Amino acid sequence: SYLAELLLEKGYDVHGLVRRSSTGNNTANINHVKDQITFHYSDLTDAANLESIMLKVRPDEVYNLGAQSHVSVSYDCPTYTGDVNAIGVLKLLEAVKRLAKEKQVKFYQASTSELYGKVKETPQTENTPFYPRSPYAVAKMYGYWITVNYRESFNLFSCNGILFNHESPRRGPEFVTRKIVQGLFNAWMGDREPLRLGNLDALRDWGHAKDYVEAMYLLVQQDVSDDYVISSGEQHSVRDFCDMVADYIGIQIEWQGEGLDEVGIDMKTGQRLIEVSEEFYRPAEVNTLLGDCTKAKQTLNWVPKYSFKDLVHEMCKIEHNENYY
Ligand code: F7E
Repeated sequence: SYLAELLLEKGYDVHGLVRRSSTGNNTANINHVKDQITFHYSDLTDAANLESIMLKVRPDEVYNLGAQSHVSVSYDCPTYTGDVNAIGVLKLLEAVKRLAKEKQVKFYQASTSELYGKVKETPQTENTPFYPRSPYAVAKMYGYWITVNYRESFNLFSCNGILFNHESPRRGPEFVTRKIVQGLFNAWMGDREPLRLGNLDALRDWGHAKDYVEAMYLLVQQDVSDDYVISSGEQHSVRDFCDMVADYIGIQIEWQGEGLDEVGIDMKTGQRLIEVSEEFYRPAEVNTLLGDCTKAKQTLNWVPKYSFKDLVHEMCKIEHNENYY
């Protein structure tokens, strides 16, 4: 939705692909710009449909942000995740290649810091070897390399943004940042049920999605296609994120115990705010991610505007307003 907004602001004619749903479409994040976008029923698993839309719309730029994007869910739906996140990219690239015979078309692939998985070095750069740790990341690895391969084999303009975690108030509540914001606001509003989380020690490099769509756009505006790390360059744990949200609300959390027995207690009232549940642990965890985006800053002149604190505070502010009014 942030990318659609950015492109509309720049005067683009924006087209989007929609998967059909029997209960109506999930358009909450784009309702305010929906009338300015042309939608096409589609699915990344449907090659014929992708080619026909490509030849009908004849876009100048194609941004592939479509994916089964939840790492945990990729263990439940590994084949579907592979079909969409790996072979879906190939199908889209085939359609782009077909159109490229007739006109210039640029392709952007949303690659991910999950490719680094069990990290080989810190911080991670464009040259750090990959070690994916989930069906999601393994499928995304295919998407990354097929994008490189079509550039090198067919001279297509096809680039990868290796994006570290990007969050915002629009983030789905099944991802940890939004889950924490929602959970702690619910506690503040009187909910006595503790928020149940998985690995509190996981370290992530969290940036704001609004900054990251600027980087995607800049990648596509280059003369030569290439791959870039997009990150904040700062690392925080899941526990830090909880503390930052609590601080905004005006609660102080005291952490007690370790591992599965760890709990977060409201220092003032003694209420148990957070507890750890094995249910949210991953079969193979990515313990630490930290990006080095020097190349993007130097080559693209990309300048992120949000600090970690700005990001958390914006998420809290919007959550607060929605609860309050
Ligand atoms: O987990 C830990 C969890 O689900 C972050 C996607 O956009 O970014 C995202 O993937 C960390 C992990 O995001 C809970 O174990 C603890 O270590 O918010 P997440 P993610 O897996 O990093 C990358 C760049 C993508 O490409 C993905 O598409 O937080 N964690 N407790 C938890 N995570 C969740 N979801 N829920 C918990 O209760």
